[in-house]
Amino acid sequence: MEPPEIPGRFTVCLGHAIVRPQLRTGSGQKVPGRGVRGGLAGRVTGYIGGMSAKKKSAAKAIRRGVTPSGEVGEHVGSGGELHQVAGRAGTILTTQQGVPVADDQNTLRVGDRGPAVLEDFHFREKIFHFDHERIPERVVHARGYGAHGYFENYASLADITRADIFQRAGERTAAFVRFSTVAGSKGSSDLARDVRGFAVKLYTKEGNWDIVGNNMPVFFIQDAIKFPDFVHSVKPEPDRDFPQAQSAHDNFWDFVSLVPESTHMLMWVMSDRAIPRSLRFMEGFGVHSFRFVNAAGDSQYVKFHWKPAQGLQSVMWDEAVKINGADPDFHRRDLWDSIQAGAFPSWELAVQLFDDAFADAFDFDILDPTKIIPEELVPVRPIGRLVLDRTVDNFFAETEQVAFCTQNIVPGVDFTNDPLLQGRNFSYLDTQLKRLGSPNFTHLPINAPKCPFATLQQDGHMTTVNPVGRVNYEPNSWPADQRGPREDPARGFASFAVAETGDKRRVRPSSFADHYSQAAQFFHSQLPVEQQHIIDAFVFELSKVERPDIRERVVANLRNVDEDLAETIGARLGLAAIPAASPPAVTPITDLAPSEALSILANGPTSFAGRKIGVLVTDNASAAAWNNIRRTFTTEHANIEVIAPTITGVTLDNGTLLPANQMLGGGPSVLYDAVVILDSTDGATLLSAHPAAKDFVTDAHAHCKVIGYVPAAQQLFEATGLAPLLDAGYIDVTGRAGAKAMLEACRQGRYWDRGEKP
Ligand code: HDE
Repeated sequence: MEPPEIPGRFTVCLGHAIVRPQLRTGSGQKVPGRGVRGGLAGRVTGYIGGMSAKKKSAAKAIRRGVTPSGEVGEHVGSGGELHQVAGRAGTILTTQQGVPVADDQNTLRVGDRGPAVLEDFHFREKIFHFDHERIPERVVHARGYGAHGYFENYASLADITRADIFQRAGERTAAFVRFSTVAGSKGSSDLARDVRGFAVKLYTKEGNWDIVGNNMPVFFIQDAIKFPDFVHSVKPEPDRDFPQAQSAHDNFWDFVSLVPESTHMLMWVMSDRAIPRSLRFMEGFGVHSFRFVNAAGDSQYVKFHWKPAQGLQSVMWDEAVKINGADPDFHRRDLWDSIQAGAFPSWELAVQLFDDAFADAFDFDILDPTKIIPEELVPVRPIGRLVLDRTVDNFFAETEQVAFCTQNIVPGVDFTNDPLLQGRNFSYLDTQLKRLGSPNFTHLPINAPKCPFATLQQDGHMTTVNPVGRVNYEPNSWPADQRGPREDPARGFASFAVAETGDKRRVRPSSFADHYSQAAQFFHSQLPVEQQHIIDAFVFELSKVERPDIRERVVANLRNVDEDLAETIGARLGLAAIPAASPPAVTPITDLAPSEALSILANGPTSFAGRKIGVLVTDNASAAAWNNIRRTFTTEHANIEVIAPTITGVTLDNGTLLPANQMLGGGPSVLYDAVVILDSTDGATLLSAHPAAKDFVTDAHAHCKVIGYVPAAQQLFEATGLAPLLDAGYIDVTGRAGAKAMLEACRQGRYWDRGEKP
């Protein structure tokens, strides 16, 4: 395509002429001493004179918008502004109507310094569209990050469900996943202590199926009617609009202390599950009991689990706080980077299947979303895997506009009467209308099914389909090729026939009344270090609560979970006396068997693949040691980042340049799973006087990380007071054996034996 003519008069300055516009007032008076920053474009004419013939011809070509080679050209306008021009091969900027744009740097004005004119359709369209770029953020789960992938079915489940996606072994179904935090706004930090949303859209051949789950298998409340109250309590307080993305404030703890059904979920949220190391290292849960229904109409209950192939891993609270400062996008960056690098995260979809007989015999109500079914009681059966292998092309079009709805289910899957699920089925469709502005949000590519579909719904804001023909209703008597779609009793969705009886009234079932037993089971299933973190989290959060009576009420509730837990928290809060236990609605069961599946550390990664090691280097560091570390950790499929005094990098002792990924101070050790101090003797002097280097190593020590080092690092250890504290988590990586030993230690995760205080 020919480049558009560039109309109008403009001048060219090939980079060496400084044109200082003479500014004038509106009435044409010269403005003494004001430069370009005065904001008025000057009356300036060109500067081409004085150039060589060659430069002049180049300038002419560029004036046409084309470099001599026909590529994108550039010129500077009379106000000194840069114009980049499409040229013969480049894409031409147009308006939304497709009209080529000649000048995107200047509005249309009467006279160079005159008023703007209303007929400037390009300016008006551009600003109009910009003014409307934002749509309402999600009222909860506003901050999220999505990726594409596929679900691969392991074997036919035809005997259990007629869901098409599960009929054929090895079949792949396109998927989109959006992970999120719940409480924070769209711009909040990734490492907030919070539940993570784990919403999966499966584009099956019989319609879209959304499993809109979380990374925790229970929830705060039992009835959807309490959701607005719960969310109001955790969001910033309405008069002051803070704190952002935090539950550590009076309103949240006031609400949950008065709603003891939240206790089980509180244990999860105070655990390290609420501060995952990465979205790749967390489980997902459908939370509610659902139904599978097979072709014969037989049904079983099902609970959905997503088990990460990467294993489970979390950070420590002090790390989370520091990561939020160092890299508020830590989780989204990690997902983006790993998919871009071809290290595709995957999860197994696993199901717990059970029938009415189990449901009747179980200690708790399977409709109660504050309860789990321990994996020891009903085994978790893997039925397929989800692989995320493609980042989005555009965050807004896909991640922001994706609309999950719990009511999006497919034949072969059905709801239960879980009162939270029933309420959610109303809420999600409703919220999409507010957020996306039209009932036609289903037309958006990210939301549209990938299977054939045909409805008789029509019109509305932003209709993007253009239906032909005159039939928009049924039944009708038009000929077969015009009559449109019809229902299909055999293939269509049919609800599982459940007989329902009872009086219509507002009542909470008494089978939901046990609020403490499973909270205790969760606490007792944790390893000591995990229990310690739960205690620390309660103490931290409650220390931010201003009203003593709220703190005391929480401790009173916790006495029903575990006396030692309540006493320790009470003592660390400085309570004069431990309050009496709050009266439970029913006597808690105290002998529920601990479940190993509930511990993060018992289910950690078995390799260091996909995790990150940070190597702090200085000039003259050992090239041999560096190469050992690089080789060893690359073979493990770990990510290696180099942190150096300057971002350019360092020159190693063999003269090679090692480029840096981070400048010292820009890459604190909280961003890494393990670190290495690889300095030279000169470098040791520099590091031991450098505050960021000292923080790097003292934080790594405090966070129980494996620390590789070379002998020169001793100086830094001495400068930080760590020298007498070196333990088995410190590994000399001077030789190849050292690098291997370090990898072995890294595979075990953190060096917990160190204890958490330096
Ligand atoms: Fe949600 N929830 N929720 N929720 N939820 C929303 O829908 C709601 C609940 C979950 O990445 C909203 O599109 C009610 C449990 C995820 O786009 C809204 C109740 C679980 C996401 C809504 C719950 C979830 C949402 C806000 C109590 C785990 C993010 C924006 C009855 C099983 C989806 C939106 C995404 C989002 C309502 C409780 C998971 C307002 C009324 C329990 C992962 O419709």
